[in-house]
Amino acid sequence: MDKSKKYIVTSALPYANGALHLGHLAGAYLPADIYVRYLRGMGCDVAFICGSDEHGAAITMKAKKDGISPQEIIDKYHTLNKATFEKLGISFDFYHRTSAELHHKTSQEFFLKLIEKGGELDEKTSEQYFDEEYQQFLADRFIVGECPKCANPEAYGDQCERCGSTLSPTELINPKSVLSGSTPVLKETSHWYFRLDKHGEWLREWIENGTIDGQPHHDPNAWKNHVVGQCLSWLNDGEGLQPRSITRDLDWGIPVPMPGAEGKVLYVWFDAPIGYISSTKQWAAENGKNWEDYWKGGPEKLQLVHFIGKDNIVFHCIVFPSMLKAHGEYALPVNVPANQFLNFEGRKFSKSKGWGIEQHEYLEEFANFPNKEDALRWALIRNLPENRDADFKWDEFVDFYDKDLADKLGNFINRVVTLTNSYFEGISPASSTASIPANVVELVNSLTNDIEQFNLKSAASSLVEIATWGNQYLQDTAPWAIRKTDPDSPVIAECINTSLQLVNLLAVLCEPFIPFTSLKIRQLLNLPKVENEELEATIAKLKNGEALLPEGHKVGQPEILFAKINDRNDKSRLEIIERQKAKLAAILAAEAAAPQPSNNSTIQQSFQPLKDEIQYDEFAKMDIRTATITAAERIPKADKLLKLSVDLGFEQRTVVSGIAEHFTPEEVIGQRVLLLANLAPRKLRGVDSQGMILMAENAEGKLSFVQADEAFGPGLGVK
Ligand code: B3M
Ligand code: ZN
Repeated sequence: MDKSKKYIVTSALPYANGALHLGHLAGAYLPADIYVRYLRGMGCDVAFICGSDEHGAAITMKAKKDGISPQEIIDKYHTLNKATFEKLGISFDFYHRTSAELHHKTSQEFFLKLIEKGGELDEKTSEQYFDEEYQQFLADRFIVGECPKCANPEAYGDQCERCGSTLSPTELINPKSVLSGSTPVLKETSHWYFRLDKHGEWLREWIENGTIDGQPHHDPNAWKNHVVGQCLSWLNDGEGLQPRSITRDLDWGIPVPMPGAEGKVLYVWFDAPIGYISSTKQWAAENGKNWEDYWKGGPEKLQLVHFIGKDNIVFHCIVFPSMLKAHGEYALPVNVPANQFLNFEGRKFSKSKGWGIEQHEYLEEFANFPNKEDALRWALIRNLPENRDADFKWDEFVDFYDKDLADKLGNFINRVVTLTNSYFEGISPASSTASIPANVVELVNSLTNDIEQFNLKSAASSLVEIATWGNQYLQDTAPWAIRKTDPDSPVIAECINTSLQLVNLLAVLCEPFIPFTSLKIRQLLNLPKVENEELEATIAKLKNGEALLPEGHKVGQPEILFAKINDRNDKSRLEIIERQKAKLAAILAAEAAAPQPSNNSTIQQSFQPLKDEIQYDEFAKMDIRTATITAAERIPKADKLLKLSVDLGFEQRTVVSGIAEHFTPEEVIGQRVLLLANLAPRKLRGVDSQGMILMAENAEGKLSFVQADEAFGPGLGVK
């Protein structure tokens, strides 16, 4: 973080053809908001830019499906998405839309600049599918047919959603027009191609070394591994980067500003990222700023950061940077901290199956849930898909709320404000010895370092640790006990003064993560909301050992910040959660009752997110062996457990295994298995269990043994 620079932070422009779900929020919007709020707190000059992506065939298709015009679609979802972001505290400086005239003009100028440069855009004629009934060329998405790779009969002209292959329309077997249902014909048309193939060399240097022509641009190690990995796999692709067509025959979009190009528009992925620039222009015009300060200049002057989901990496790390470089006047991103995907209760979000919850639905269904905005923000922050896919679970939502927000943060603040009121009439007592201890300062340091490195999950843990420390400090000092024996002890004033400072510190530190709570804490302290630059000032005070709340300051009355969800006397909050879980249970029940499709490959398997990365030596510690079950019996009064005798070739083991609900003893005798043989023995129901049998588990919780080939006898190592 460098205050002398301008920051331009963008979040992916969502398509205005639908509402956004929690996965979108966790991927590109909430992390950006935390980062931007942090920068503002540190006194940086930052523009946080977003808007609706309102072009592209997906919008016209949705309009056709709903029987309304594209304009009606984009108006509806632009309004909904913008309002929902606002309600959730996503603090964009500007939320523009790509249908705006200023954006059309900016995109056309960009295109013309590339023409003028020469060598960046080529016009080429090719044959493309044409619907004779509709007298219209067909965008890739408007052609369906059989996938040549997996025989899915409903593959699109650009992609098969079943096997994930990237396709071109002419590869489809038996193609049909989505518009008329008829077989399209090939017809000549001309388009402009961006010469991405000319950009491979500098891109490689830029991504691998963080330099451009040998000059430092950014720290390549600050980029996430999975982002760099995806970029390099594109650059290393044997075919190299190819020219990409950037115009389409379509009647919805930005007209190509060339003579003879009637009926052609710019491809949506050409104009959408330019939306970051036009949105900045509009913001600047309305706020007395100079937009060029935020876009023109090198990394020594300005820092461009794109927050996106991993499906947009290639556009933001390869294609758009190449467009910017070709244009010549604009800055390139210094980081693209893309996130992986968030799943929902073990599956992908699916609108058609009703699996998941959209942001605006959440706000409606949690209307009576106190702190609903921060409750959601917090549950997502604690489980962000920063480096691997993550899974949202309602039970974890409850845990994060009850354990972190209610038990730790809220409890500490409530105790401090209550004690201040009962011991000192709400006034922070004078104390020459009160101070924030070094270990808390250390935690603040890790928190800020983590945010700067986009480790937001870890930053949030530091926040919780500070509250945990506060509770422990109160508990250990126990001013209520001291008061009984020595009511005038200076330790009481020291403890309350220090604790009040901590509460104020927490209010400031919370702001990027849970801004609604930050405001409430400040109200309890009788202070106005946290201002820009206040984080910076607070950290400076911490370093100088200055008080974070002056002696003699009068705080407000105590108030419960977070009433626990799991509360025996008040089930109202839990009921809201239970309703969500019941909806999912109903979907699962309906699925179980419905006949399964016969074609195996259409069954959607759901996957657990990957566990945290480990080092090879951690894996190598495990001694996994081939083995055979030679005897099995039930364990009395334990429905789930079987007691197994396992032959390891060189010795017999007894293993207690939780498989009794899946297999009878008879079924498993003779079964070849893999055994984790050096797991510390454990007593289960009075039986010493010496190892663990490895099993695979499917989405329904069914178990399957994992085994080596029959020719492989017992006792062999597995590596
Ligand atoms: N609208 C795609 C998406 O929402 C696209 C992002 C544009 S960012 C310039 O995934
Ligand atoms: Zn396929």
